[in-house]
Amino acid sequence: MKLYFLPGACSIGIHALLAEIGEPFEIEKAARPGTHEFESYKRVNPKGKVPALIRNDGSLLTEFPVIALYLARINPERGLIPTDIEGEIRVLEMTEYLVSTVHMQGYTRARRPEKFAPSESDYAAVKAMGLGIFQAGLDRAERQINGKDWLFEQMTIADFALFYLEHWSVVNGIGSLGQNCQTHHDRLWSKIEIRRAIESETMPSS
Ligand SMILES: N[C@@H](CCC(=O)N[C@@H](CS)C(=O)NCC(=O)O)C(=O)O
Repeated sequence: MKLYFLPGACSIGIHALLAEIGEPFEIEKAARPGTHEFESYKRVNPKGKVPALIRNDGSLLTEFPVIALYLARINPERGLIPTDIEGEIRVLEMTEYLVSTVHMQGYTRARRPEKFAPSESDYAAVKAMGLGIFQAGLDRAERQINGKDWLFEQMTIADFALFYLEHWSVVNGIGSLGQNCQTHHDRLWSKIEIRRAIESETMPSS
């Protein structure tokens, strides 16, 4: 199994999940658009995005929520996705919201307004709109944790989607974490396997 990542990108959520699961995996740095290497990365993942997972049978899997669900399903002993239908759909509902809305509609607007508006004069308004969506997501997660250790009764894949958003907030100073989210972030960040995995992304060998 091999994870394609970009340092510090949303792929850190899948990287952390793989580290938590603890089965052997490889990582390889993907390439950004506009670089010479991007064309060869697109031969691996035609979408040109991360995370991308090459499974043991050589097939490609993309899209954060789907990769996370796959990893949870092939490691059922870790209990990262509930086995009852109500539990499962609620975890998927949260994971989907965090990735599709809070990240893609919120954080991306706040960081990359040019993707949403052709005119520079609109960037400030787009950023503000993105920040509002991002912060609303963090606030929703804050209320849902409500003194628990995790978003749900036990650790699930949704916690790894929240983790990368919290990490972006901490590292890039975008939005602000309430006490529940800060503690949730630190609970995952304090796991040595997870911290090592994320830190390895910026080491020269990766
Ligand atoms: N829908 C995809 C989105 C992934 C995505 O947008 N990844 C970003 C990194 S956070 C990326 O690959 N950006 C590279 C680029 O667009 O240049 C998913 O859920 O995995």
